Amino acid sequence: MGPVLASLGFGPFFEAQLSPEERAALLPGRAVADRGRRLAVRFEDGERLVTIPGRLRAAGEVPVVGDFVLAPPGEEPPIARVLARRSRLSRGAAGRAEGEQVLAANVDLVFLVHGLDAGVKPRRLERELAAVYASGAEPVVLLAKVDLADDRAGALAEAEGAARGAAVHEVSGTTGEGVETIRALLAPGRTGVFVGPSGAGKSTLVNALLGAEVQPVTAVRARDARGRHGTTGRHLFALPGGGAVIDGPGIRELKLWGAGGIDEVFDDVAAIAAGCRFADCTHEEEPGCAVREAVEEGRLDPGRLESLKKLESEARSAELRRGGAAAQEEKRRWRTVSRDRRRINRGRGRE
Ligand SMILES: Nc1nc2c(ncn2[C@@H]2O[C@H](COP(=O)(O)OP(=O)(O)OP(=O)(O)O)[C@@H](O)[C@H]2O)c(=O)[nH]1
Ligand SMILES: [Mg+2]
Ligand SMILES: [Zn+2]
Repeated sequence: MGPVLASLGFGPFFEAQLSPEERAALLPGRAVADRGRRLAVRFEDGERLVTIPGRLRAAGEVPVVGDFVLAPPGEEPPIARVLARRSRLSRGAAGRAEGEQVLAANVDLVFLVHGLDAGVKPRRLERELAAVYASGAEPVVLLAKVDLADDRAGALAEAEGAARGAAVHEVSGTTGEGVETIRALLAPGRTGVFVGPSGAGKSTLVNALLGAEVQPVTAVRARDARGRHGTTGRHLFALPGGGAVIDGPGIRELKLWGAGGIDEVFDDVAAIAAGCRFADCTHEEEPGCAVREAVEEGRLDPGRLESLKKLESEARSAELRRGGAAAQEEKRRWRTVSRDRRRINRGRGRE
């Protein structure tokens, strides 16, 4: 294992997945940028483009930025295998498409960026936290553009109220405030990904970490009328002192892909709900509801309860779709198995 990949997080978890044959014939590398049908991969000796074979696409094993992959040496080789992920940040596919969209793989930290020119959005934060807790990574809330805040203390209090124990830092890519705090979290071998709406200041933070204007930064005002992003594709950058960050396009809303994570974000509500008369209380009409009582007495923010209900119902329908996706996958797998079996039987018949 070389120093470059080690600093990019290629450790024993991935190393152990390689068979002796793979070790002899293939090179490990980390996907750093999506190039359509190809992928830019950082190998120990440098960055190269690789192709994504149709076989992997058909099997639903499409690599994303942050994945560790194996490929033979040479010019634009096809990826042989995508290694099992340590974590993955997913959302329900955007727009009309259905299914899971993996935003980034093998990340340790997800930086939830809220630009203080727009203010903290507690409901957005709760949704984002649920997605991060489901990912296997750790959330860190960044209140960016602090130099533009009207009420810093108020914003911090509001964010901490919704963050439920997740770290909250005030930062600015422009003034440099808090950048060293972020850097300290990204020791060699660790990877962070920036998530947040367009214009929140993600790329400006990435540039501050890199100490160079690597990512183009667009003034929010100057963006075209459709309110499009500054950053388009996702990209993983190696930091000068080790560690890595992934920058990507702004995300308007992180649609949940499953219920995992919600309980951790709303542990305060769960603690209150333990006092409801009925164990399966929905906190709507039931008598003896401790949660409604807490709202009436001002101990629980009604917005927070609304948010919990909304996310739960969204997660339920995602789980249903996911069930559908799993069933489809099962069907597809069986078709392949029976085709292989037919082939084997035909082979036998000829003997
Ligand atoms: N005053 C101030 N402006 C900032 C700060 N960070 C970013 N900006 C400005 O905000 C605008 C958007 O910043 P970007 O870094 O491009 O935002 P982004 O989150 O990467 O946006 P997308 O790529 O569209 O998702 C730019 O004009 C930046 O110069 C900050 O800390 N303070
Ligand atoms: Mg950007
Ligand atoms: Zn209740």
